[in-house]
Amino acid sequence: MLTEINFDGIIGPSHNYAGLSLGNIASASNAGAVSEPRAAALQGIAKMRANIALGLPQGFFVPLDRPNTGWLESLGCDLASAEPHIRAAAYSASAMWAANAATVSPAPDTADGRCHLTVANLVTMPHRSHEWTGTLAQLRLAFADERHFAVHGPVPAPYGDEGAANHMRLCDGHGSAGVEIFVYGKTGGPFPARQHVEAGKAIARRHGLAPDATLLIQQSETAIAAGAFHNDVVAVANETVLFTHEQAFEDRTSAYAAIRAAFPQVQIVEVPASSVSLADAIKSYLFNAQLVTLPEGGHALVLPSESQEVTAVWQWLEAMVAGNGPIRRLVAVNVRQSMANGGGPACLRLRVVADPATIDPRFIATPESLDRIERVIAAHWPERIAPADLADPRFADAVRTARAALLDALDLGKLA
Ligand code: SUG
Repeated sequence: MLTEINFDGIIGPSHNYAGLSLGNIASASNAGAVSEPRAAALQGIAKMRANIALGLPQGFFVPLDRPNTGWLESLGCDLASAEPHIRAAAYSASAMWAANAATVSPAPDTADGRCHLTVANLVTMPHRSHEWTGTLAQLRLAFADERHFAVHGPVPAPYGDEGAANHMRLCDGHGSAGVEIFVYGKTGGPFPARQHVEAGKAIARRHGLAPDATLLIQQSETAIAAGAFHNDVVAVANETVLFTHEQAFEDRTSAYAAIRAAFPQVQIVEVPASSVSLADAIKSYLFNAQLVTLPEGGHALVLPSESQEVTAVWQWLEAMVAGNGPIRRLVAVNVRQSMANGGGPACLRLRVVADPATIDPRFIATPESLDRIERVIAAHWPERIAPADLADPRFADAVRTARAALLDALDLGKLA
């Protein structure tokens, strides 16, 4: 049976704060801070367990091989000679944000009836531009069954593609055909617009989407300039519900009209700027939530605990769930280590609609496999990383050993 499975990126042993993402306010404000990779990864596991406790199927992806010495070599340097910002880019654990791994079109939406995945090229940010090779290898392993899946390479540069973070799907149920929305940016004022309109068009063609069930909508320049470097920082959709900030789209009236024309059943839950400013939305990350359908029915928002700390936001959310709307429950999770780099609960997961039996079982989370992962993290993940640690050659060995222990525990040595 087709069901939605959230695949979370396990937070890698080199998780650090290097301030690499222009336009991502949290990344810039925590540049140079000391990170806690062990705590970070354990927070991620606890979030997966919380979702399993809600009755939701869960999968995971493993961290990529870091530092990426092949990438450094292609730049004509090595770990010792690289400038600090290049060294940090080679070490980045940014593949944890699985919402940027790929764009996924479930089987009911596609011409050949298979689930299509296009790995994101992430060309805008240097530290993310070298993720796709490792991610593609993993997608090809997890979704190897070609009767059910088609895994595509990246859209070519210069058309920036950041994957599911800029993609929303509306449908009556995950197993029925849906409307896919590709949100692109043109400009972000002082900040880059990372998603190019041509990337969305190319993915829709490759995935064989029906033109009348495909929308291209421009993200608002004001939102990007305020720090919404991905659409999922200001909007999220699940089944018939679109939960969005009033200023998410450049032309809100035509965006809603196009969505309603393509999918008349849509329930748009809009948060007005007069109640929650863009600045508060970005600080609290209330939209970077997993909007999920609970097995007992109704929608829940799995959101970062930071949302509770911004009074205007929490008040609005409490009033929303007390009302008669489709979102009835709030579940706060602690992913503070990831949040400090601009990654909330929704960033950490990639949604795939599929029959779990068609996926490589090594990527499916169970309480037992999470126990195993937790033990490896507790034994091998560094407790702290300060910026200077990245210059120590012994540190590279510690990071590689930690990942190798995880691959070994999960029987995924093939990805080494
Ligand atoms: O691309 N942060 C990531 C956060 C990605 C969040 N994903 C979604 N919104 N779906 C980014 O900006 C920070 C890395 C650093 O500064 O070291 C970083 O890459």
